[in-house]
Amino acid sequence: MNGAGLLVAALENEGVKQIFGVPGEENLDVVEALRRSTIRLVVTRHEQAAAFMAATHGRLTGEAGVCLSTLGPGALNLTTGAAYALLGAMPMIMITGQKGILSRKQARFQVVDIVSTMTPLTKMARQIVSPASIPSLVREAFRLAQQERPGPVHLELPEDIAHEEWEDIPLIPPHPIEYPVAHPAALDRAAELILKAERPLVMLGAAASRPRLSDALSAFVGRLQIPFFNTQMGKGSVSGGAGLYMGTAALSERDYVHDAIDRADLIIAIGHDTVEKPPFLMGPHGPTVLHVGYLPASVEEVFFPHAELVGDVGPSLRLLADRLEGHLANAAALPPLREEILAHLTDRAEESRFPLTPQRIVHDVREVMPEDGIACLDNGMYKIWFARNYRTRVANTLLLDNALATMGAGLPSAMMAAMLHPNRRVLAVCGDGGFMMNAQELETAVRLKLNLVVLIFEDKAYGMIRWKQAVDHFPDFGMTFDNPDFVAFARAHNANGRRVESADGLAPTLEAAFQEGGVQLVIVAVDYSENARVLVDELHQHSLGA
Ligand SMILES: Cc1ncc(C[n+]2csc(CCOP(=O)(O)OP(=O)(O)O)c2C)c(N)n1
Ligand SMILES: [Mg+2]
Repeated sequence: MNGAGLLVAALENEGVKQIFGVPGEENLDVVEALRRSTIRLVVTRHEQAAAFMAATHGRLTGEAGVCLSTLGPGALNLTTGAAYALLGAMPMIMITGQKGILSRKQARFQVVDIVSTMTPLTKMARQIVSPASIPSLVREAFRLAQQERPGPVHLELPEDIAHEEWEDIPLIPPHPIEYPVAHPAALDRAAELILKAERPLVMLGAAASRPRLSDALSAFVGRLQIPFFNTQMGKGSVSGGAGLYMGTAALSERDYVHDAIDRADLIIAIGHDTVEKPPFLMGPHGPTVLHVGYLPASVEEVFFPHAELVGDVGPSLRLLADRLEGHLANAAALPPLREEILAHLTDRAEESRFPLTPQRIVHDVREVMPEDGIACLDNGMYKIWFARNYRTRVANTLLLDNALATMGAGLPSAMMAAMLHPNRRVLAVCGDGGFMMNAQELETAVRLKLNLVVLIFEDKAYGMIRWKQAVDHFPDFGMTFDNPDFVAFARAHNANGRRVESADGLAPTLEAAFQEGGVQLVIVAVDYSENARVLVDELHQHSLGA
């Protein structure tokens, strides 16, 4: 077997079912080994999309997704995806080609030091220098990528090593790992803090959305009945806690949810990852913060917990709940604020203005999406509206990126969700700017016969930056553009496209698109004057009054 064969056998050994990417000539031995394997090669139209898809596979399953590229230019196209997985804590393996390392028949043509490029963007970046090291390196790559805190790993396979024949080497079987549970002393201390608190509040952060955690987290919230709010990436990590949900901290301060946060005397921050835009700002005064996480909290200017419960989060929370259940006198202190906070979020949700308000769009999307439907957001102004206003009741049903917050990931992440969950409704939500950053993948989605609706917010602008420009009192400059005819664009890709023509037209158009199946674009014009009216003026008034 050659090096490429060994690599592919090692990937099969890890349970890999598909690899996303764009091969180059340096990968041809790997491509040939894939052809003979059980692994499906899914060719994308840009490596960045392949990396976003692989990362989303890791995010949704806990098992590393795999992407492949050639050397130099192809490998460089993976870098944004690497950063997306690194900041977002998504397990991913990137395999890139390279010219031969034993002799250099093409001098330095296309040669870039990709291992060095990837080093700050990954948990590990290695060049494979001999087929002999492949089984152990691949096992180590998956171990590292999948273990807390998860992230990307890069392996570079030079073409001569890929081609080199080697004796069969035994593969290393993966085994399950249970993490250590929090120390009893830490559990006692945490329990004491919570019992003492007069107004406790749970915060669910990004790591709360790890796929393996949702049952334990829902049980914890259900047993203790402490109200909770979440960060953007912690959204939807609890099922069935609807009556205790106090809101989503999409902004760092002054939002309605901060009425509860500012009154809390203890915040039990479960799985908070400071890659996220801060959900609240810690200062010299303010609540005690208890960090519950797989790993200790990093210390930041705006986040420096006073106590920690570190260990496997699910079992640790069960032990914590054992110490607290039935003894919590003050769990119900903050929920009376809930109705008022949530009422603000339904404001204007049914208004019939056209172009539509963001609130109305979020409302209508929710109507059309079943509880287990998955909405995958790109990055733009609408993300704040979805984070604040879209209610989730099933774990990992609103995928947004509040870590790298890159444009262009909405469509590829939705494609991955649609591949993993062919029987659920999947919606990509994109701005007209972000959609065009990976619009070429419409062809991939159609070729893969995915059922997927892409909702495009059309304002003919980089709306979010235009909004910030206005908020900071700069003149309106440099943020607008024209769009292609998106309906024709969809049809040119053998997808379908529909434009929403009236305020009442969005929900039925989305419904029709889902009913028809296949890849569907739905284009809706948005009225972003609400950005300043609500997110600046109204919240400013609110903070003065509060
Ligand atoms: C790759 C990348 N480039 C630039 C930015 C900065 N940025 C954040 S939001 C935004 C505008 C997004 O425009 P659009 O997708 O049309 O969404 P809108 O805000 O208009 O709804 C920009 C340029 C980014 N986050 N990612
Ligand atoms: Mg836009």
